[in-house]
Amino acid sequence: MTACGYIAFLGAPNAGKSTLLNRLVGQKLAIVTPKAQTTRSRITGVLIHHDAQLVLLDAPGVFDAGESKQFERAMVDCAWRGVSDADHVLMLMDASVGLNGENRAIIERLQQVQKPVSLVLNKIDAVAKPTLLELTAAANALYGFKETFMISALKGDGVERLLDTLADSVPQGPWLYPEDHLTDLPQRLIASEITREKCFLKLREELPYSLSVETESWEEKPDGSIKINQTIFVEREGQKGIVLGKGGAMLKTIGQLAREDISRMWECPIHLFLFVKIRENWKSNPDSYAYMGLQKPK
Ligand SMILES: Nc1nc2c(ncn2[C@@H]2O[C@H](COP(=O)(O)OP(=O)(O)OP(=O)(O)O)[C@@H](O)[C@H]2O)c(=O)[nH]1
Ligand SMILES: [Mg+2]
Repeated sequence: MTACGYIAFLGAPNAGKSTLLNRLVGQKLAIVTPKAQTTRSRITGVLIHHDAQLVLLDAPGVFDAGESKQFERAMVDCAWRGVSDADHVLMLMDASVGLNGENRAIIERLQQVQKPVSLVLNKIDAVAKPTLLELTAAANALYGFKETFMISALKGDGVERLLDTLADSVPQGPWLYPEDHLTDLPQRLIASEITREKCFLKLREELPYSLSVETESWEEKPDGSIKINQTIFVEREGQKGIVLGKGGAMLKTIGQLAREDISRMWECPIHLFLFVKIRENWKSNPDSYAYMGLQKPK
């Protein structure tokens, strides 16, 4: 008898949702950086555990996006849409952060959710055991979590037990995808996300938060290599200079790192060409983020 179901990840930015997705599917699908608001749209990962096919829905972090910020509100809406679509919700909490305002606000809104929600305390490698027990008690006093898990998505502790429980929690029924199916994401989006990750990692404090990357063309060559053109969009001239770096050195490094990762994923040589362009106020135009699968906020 097979089972199949959707598991949504919900949590504040930086809780480790994407790290957990990658850990569970056993491959890097979602980009991970130390910056908050790294994930901007739904990232689907499919895996099989025992007889169950689990469709994992990684999402942007939930934070107070404010009324005026359309794009940020679209990101937060995307996270709650995952909750509506799921059979079982995992609320990920960075255990080293604990019950701060952001996490309390998520729990508050969860009170209206009529489906199983489990608490996943992540980053236990960075927290003392007594703190974890206190946090478990305090969080469960605020909300009736189905179960509480303590894991390190980074190191893998506790992940096997989590998988066993998830596999048991989804309804019986046929698998939705073929056995080797990994994700619904278009390859163009995966490739542009990889480049965005390198921008986030290399630009660090100088990073323009509004930076985005799009794959403009994808050409498979007769010799088995792939030629990819991507554009890095920033909002202002000064940001263009930051991405380019001195004599174009920064862009070159970003391109090299992205090419290595893309090449490893597709297991073939990649010719990656990066361009930097200015696109003002793209965040206030829903058409410019529709390609990520994000919808205009209500
Ligand atoms: N020490 C430790 N760090 C972790 C763990 N899991 C994730 N991290 C780190 O936490 C940071 C954020 O991880 P992400 O997986 O990008 O977090 P996220 O919840 O997807 O963040 P957003 O996409 O911004 O919402 C990264 O630097 C990770 O390496 C963990 O178990 N232990
Ligand atoms: Mg993420």
